[in-house]
Amino acid sequence: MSGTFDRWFLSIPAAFLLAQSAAMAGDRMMVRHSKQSTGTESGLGYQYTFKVTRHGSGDPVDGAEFSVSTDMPSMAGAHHMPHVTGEPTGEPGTYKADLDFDMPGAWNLILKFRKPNRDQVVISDMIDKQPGGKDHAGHGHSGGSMDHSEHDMKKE
Ligand SMILES: [Cu+2]
Repeated sequence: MSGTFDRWFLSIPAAFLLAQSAAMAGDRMMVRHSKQSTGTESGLGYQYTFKVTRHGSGDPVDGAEFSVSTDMPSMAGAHHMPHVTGEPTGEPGTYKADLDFDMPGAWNLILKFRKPNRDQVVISDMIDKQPGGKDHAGHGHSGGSMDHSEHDMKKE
């Protein structure tokens, strides 16, 4: 097993990581995220959990409305997965969204907030094909969620 996969495997369950938004000072939102495999046939389906807080106060942001779209930074414009909507989970400032990627690798998740204020948060994440998915590459690890150290800042 490669060291890279070992590192991912050992990090389960992934900690929530921070992504910073770049909206107006004071209104900036931060999004921590984790994900779990949803066992889709593709092996690339994940349910994300997003915890949205105010950058300054750390207060959870309830009543947020946002869409989640996707892009592969290495293949800009090559993928056209439909965007999904963040759904409140009932926990403070916590939302979930299901995505079924059409290719493993490095992806960006673009969270576009309409409420409580306009903002955009871009999360970089590594998508791995789960064992049992069709045509899976025979990876020996079986993590449903993984750690990653990247986060990114972008402004619409
Ligand atoms: Cu691609």
